[in-house]
Amino acid sequence: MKGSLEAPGATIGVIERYREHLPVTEATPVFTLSEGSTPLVHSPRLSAIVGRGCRVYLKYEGLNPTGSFKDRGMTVAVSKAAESGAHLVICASTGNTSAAAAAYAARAGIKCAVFLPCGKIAMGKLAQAFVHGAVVIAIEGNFDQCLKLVREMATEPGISIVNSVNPYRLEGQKTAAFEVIDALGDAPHLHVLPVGNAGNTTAYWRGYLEYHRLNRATRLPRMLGFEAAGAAPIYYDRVVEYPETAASAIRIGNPASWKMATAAFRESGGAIEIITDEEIFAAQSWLASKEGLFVEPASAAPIAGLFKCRSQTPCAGCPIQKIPDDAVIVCTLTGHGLKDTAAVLNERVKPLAALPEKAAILSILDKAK
Ligand code: AN7
Repeated sequence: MKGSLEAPGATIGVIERYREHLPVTEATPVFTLSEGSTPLVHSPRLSAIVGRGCRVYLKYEGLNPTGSFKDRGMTVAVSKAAESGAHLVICASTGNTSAAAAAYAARAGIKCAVFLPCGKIAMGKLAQAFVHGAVVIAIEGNFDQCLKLVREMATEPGISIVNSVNPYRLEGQKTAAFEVIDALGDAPHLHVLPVGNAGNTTAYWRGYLEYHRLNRATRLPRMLGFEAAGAAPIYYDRVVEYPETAASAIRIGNPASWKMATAAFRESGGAIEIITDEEIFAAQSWLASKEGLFVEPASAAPIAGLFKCRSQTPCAGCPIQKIPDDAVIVCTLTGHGLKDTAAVLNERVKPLAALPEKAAILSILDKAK
């Protein structure tokens, strides 16, 4: 079966947009949902908070078809799986990878099975896996155990792993760095993002390096990553056996791309830092209420990170201290807030009950902050 891009007028996805930079050939069937080409939103308030004339932009990856950056890698991974004749794609996931795998597998007409840590997936993501027709398997264990299992399964013929241990995933995801450079005309001075499996860090760095080599950018950004404090193997340089964070997307104790991401932080003159759940939720709420962007908790980590780095005495080697005045900073907002509404709807958040009477409403509005 052919992919959908043959139709004139359809918005092109990342494979067609960046075909020459990707491991696809004429023989690769392209399965796309018109992913990528996400907005780079300027944030005046974050720019003011960082100060020194810096401009902060937000790469709003929540606007991809399944609501996260995972679609960029998944279009390539599933297209290549189809090319190789796979009859089943599988992945372990904290939620977003499984949503993307399920959607692209549906598109390609390939069976999909997802392995999820039992009870630790945001409901929106679980709904996506089901609605796209994946076989959903809840494992009594955390993400790292799910990934180990998936790796064992891949020795079976006809099965393709679409986790980021599949090199095609990172190839697709590097297109986000291309888009940033294409939009800004150059690379930013600093790129900030959340870190779970560290695949996205690795992919952005690769994308920046490739475009730099092709003279599409005059500089390379410093890469600054944030892990959740309770799930911070790279920061502490040791496997975390029982990772804990309410930012379920990055509840990972043994990242698949650990070594490559460490190299990216080091080579770029960047750093890996940690952020508490409290700081993550404060940043999520701030971004939604001050800038109008609703992201899932994990995606607020870079924003929390910018706040933290501005408010505390700078730690030794903080990349934010090293960027010039008037620098350009890009933060990746990895996933949409609608994925995980439970994260924001608690007992303190409820509508004000009112009778359908104008006077009653005016009085309520008067009292509301
Ligand atoms: C919203 O879906 O690992 O450091 O299985 O969903 O590239 O892993 C998700 C990761 C950040 C971390 N933000 O990115 C999965 C999964 C969101 C995410 C990350 C994830 P990586």
